[in-house]
Amino acid sequence: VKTYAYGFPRLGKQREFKTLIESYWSGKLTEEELKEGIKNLNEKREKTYRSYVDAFPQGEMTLYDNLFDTALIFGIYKADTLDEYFSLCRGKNALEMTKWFNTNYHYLVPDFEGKEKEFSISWNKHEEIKESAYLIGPFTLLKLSKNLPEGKFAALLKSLACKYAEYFKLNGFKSVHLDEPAFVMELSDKEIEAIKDAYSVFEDIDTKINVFTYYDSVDNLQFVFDLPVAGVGIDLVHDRGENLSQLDSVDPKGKTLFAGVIDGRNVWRADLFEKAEIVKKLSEKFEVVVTNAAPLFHLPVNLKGATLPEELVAKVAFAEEKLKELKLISDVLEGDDAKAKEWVEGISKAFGVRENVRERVRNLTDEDFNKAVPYAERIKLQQEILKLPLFPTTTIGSFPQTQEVRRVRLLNRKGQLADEDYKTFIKGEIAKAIKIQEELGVDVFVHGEFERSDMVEFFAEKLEGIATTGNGWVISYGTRSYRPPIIFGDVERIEPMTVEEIAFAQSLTDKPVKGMLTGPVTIIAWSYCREDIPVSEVAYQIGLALRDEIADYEKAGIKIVQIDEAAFREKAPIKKRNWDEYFDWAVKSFRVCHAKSKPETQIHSHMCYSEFGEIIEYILAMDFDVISIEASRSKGDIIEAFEKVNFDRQIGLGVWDIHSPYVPSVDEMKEIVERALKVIPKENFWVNPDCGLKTRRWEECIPAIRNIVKLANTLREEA
Ligand code: THG
Ligand code: ZN
Repeated sequence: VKTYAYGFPRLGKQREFKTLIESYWSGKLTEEELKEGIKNLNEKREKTYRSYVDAFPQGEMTLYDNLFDTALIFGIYKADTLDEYFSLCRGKNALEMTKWFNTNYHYLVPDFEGKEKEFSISWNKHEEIKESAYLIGPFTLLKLSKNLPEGKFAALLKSLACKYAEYFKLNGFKSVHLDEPAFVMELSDKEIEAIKDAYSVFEDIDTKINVFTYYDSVDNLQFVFDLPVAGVGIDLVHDRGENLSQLDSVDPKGKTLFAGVIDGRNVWRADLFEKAEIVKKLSEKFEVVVTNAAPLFHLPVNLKGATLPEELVAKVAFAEEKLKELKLISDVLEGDDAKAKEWVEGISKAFGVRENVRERVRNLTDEDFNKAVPYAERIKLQQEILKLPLFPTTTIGSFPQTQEVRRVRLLNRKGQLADEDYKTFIKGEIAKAIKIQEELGVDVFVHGEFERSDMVEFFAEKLEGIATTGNGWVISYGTRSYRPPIIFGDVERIEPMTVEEIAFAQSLTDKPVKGMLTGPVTIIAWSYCREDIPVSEVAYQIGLALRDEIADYEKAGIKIVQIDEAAFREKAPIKKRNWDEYFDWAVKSFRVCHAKSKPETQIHSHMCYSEFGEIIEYILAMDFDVISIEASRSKGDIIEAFEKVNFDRQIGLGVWDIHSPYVPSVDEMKEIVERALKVIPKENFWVNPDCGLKTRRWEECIPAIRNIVKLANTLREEA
């Protein structure tokens, strides 16, 4: 069989992509030099493809985001210069950014508000490509856009598809790779009709179209095979078996099946013999090409130089190794299985087993998930101790990660600064942060998280059963990247992880300092998770580790604990019919963390968004005492969400959009509060920024927090 791959990471092993683009932004590279650098980087990528697979798409490279590029090609946005391009990606004129399906990648959201309704070919991105051009498909582009004119979806889709056809002809592509991951969403009959009608414009063009779906199964898979395309790519890994079972009855209509059998989202080596068997079976009915089941950019480039335990190395594959797996499957099918045997040797060997942890999870009972004292009584106990004013003020957790903080951490990591000296430095930063909060008059303090690199990686380093990679970078958005840890074994906390810093901060002030933890769902979502035991069990293991940490906080006199669940919504399955199953363990894993904490310990959570409407019941079920959310960009959506339910908890509204350096005035922030006060009683109201402040500068933080405190004082006077 033939092999095909797509979505190989653009970041580069040494994050060359980041260096190039950020150097251009800071004026250290000219436009020519940037383009030359990106071209070289892309050639390296394509060379990697070539060493393993028969074919791959061209033109996958983007300087920021491929959905945005597609919107530019078809005239939804116009950028005549490179600087105009980047000004739409970041800074003042930037498009909104949001999560790409249920991943930690973010795309720029095309906004049709006030746009011309006519599409046009405004940019020929693929001028130099003749063979197989990569594009995001018209349906996914429109489905992920916002503010489309009411009732015009089908008509817009068809006119957009016409422009795609024109674009194909203009460039004379032999074939195109169209990514249509939105086909895996729960589509209405009307949407499917619209897709069929739009794709009909591809009926009599010479370009062969291969359409790729991924991240889940396609309901009614036959409809994709009915489209006038040459090939259909499907995900046979994250499809709950739903794609495979449909293939029995699908009429191939002469189309090539791009069988996605190699996981593009998780790092585990595949059982190549099992995969080869699937492919063999499918080949009886379809013309099969073996491919990855999702784009490979969710994985680091390759395993070279990763700091993983030896046993783990024998179990994992990053992007380049996934290409190798595709090659090995094709070898197996051609009768050459020696290398494949060697490759899969380590995959099922048990490792990282901790019987005591298993035992603890097995013994969980109702009491471990349900707090003994109801919220209404807890809040009274807490208030007796905390004595907080009306409209308490706080910040979310992190303070600026300055150049200095990063530099000193790196020195310590490289062994050039002794642990003792590093600790002293961190304590100095904490002391400064406490002093600043004292001077500003904040009510509930944070220690600033100067000791933490990433909110997930930090805990991964402290916990047994989770490995960190050292150099396994993956893009989150633009040039921002993170290193997902690997949860490979049973997760256990051996000793306190954060208590020393929090207790030190508390020792410097009479104001309460929040203990700061990252919740189980977010740790799992931003890591690669083991698949040999149910994810719920992993979540409870982490929950128990965090429970122990909270117990240690209580012993150290900490009165408030915040458990962040930034990825709580993002991790939800794409299809809503699978939500109950997910939220069941997601909610319970949060409750495991705090069910056994004292009723007088106030439990906070934080989430980085405000679209609560569809998940508010699940959020309430987490049974925290206070939640802080983003509100400054949400134009009243929040009110709608809260009107629907009886939200009896305290809520901290984000009044400062920390994604922008702009410092809002007291009046601007007051408007946000006043809107929300229509539905939320003032007794339940906290005032805080939208999110953590690690990407901001102190020069912005100090005036903004000063305004937040002023706002709270004004609100108290008026109350
Ligand atoms: N950590 C992780 N995922 C995340 C966030 C996070 N996803 C959502 C949200 N926050 C936005 N994503 C990021 C990811 C990375 C960075 C900022 C926001 C970032 N990275 C540094 C960079 O690329 O320069 C690298 C880190 C470093 O060198 O210390 O700033 O917070 N996992
Ligand atoms: Zn946040």
